[in-house]
Formats: sequence, structure tokens, C-alpha cells
Amino acid sequence: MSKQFSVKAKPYNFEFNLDSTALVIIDMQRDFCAPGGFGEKLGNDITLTRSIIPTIKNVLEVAREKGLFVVHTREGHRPDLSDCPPNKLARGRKQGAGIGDEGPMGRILVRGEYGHDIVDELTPVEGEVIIDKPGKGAFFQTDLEIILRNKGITNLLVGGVTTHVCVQTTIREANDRGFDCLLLEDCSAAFDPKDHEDSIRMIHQQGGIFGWTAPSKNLLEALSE
Ligand code: TIU
Repeated sequence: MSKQFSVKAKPYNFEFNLDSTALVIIDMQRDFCAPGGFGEKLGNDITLTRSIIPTIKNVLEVAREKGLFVVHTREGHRPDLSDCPPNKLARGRKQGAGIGDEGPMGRILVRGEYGHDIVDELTPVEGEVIIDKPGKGAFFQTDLEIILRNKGITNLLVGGVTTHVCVQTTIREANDRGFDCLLLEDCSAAFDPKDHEDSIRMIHQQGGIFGWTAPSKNLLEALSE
């Protein structure tokens, strides 16, 4: 049996061991964290989504040291947009954030473009998995579930952007599939802090209806014991 770790979390401690846990970093792409990307084109201020980069980097470095399985996701579409549902395309365009339109970092939310890729500070290293997802949830139309099951992963430590959209959708999808999820509160952000705070509460309310939440220092404390 590998060592059990216990993180002080809401609504109660989150127990995990290193062999069956993955760190999942959602959509830390330039399109959400740099000027001119999808997030900003939707009318949002990217200050908060940028601000969590050092905190995630810190957790990522510890995860790498401890040998945790690491997954990064990216939201985006094929260059011909054949995997983008018409409703997503139409709503983006209405907001002035046309998926596939040219922006300062290349075509918005299109795979292979500079804006679609993960920010430099969090660049994946060899052995880490990158999941390209067309939807908000990381399980929808991807091979994430089979990859996690093949690795024997049962617990997810989750961060990234945005808390109320792709992070929360992924946690809900994971919870329904039987994965226990801990949202790292300060490793995730929304454009509006209220959306972030509300999401944290929605996850841990009702005895942990979708999962657990904790600041990353509680995870790091547990791992250093
Ligand atoms: N708009 C918004 O808040 N988020 C997204 O569209 N995608 C993710 O959350 N990654």
C-alpha cells in the first residue's frame, strides 16, 4: 500500500495516494490568459486568469518532484472547425470572439495556433499528457477517461481556467465517472471573482456534492509531511 496523504479541505479532508492521483491543469492557454485571445475577445479582463500562473507552477513543480501523473488540457478545434458545434460558433461570433477568426496570436481557439497553446511558464514536459478538447468538459469527446483508468487513477487534483466553466464542467464530469476531485482554489480563476467564489461553494456544498476544495498550501503541507 502506498502512503496515504490527507489534505485539509472542504467539506472534509481529501485522502489520496501518489500512485492513483493525477494533477489536471485545465486550459492554461494564451487564449484565456494573454491579450487578444478568446477570453478577452468575449469581453473579459484576463488579469485574474494570468495571476494564478505562478501558483500553478509551484504546484506543478512539486507534482513533478513527487512523480504525480500530470494532465494538461487545451480547449480548441480543428483548423476546418468541423468539430465545433454550430451553436458554439454562432455564439462566439455574436460576442466578437469568432472561433477560427484571426487574432493577434493566430486563429482563435484553433489547434496548432500560438494562442491555443499553453502559457510558457506551464509548458508540459515529457511524460505529461495533453488532452485537446472541443468542449468545456475535459471528458467530452476525448480519451482522458481511458488514459486515467489505464493508469489506475482514481483521484484528481484540479486547477486551471475558468473555474465556473471548464474547470467546474470537468469536475462534474469526473465526479459522475467516479473520480474524487479536489479543486485547488488558488490554482483556478474566473474572469469575475464572484463566479470563482460561487463555483468553489457549489463544489463542496451539500457534503461535497461534486468534490472537495482547498487552497494549494494545504496540499503542499500534506505532501511535505
Ligand atoms: N468563457 C469562459 O469563461 N471559459 C471558456 O470558454 N473556456 C474555459 O473555461 N476553458
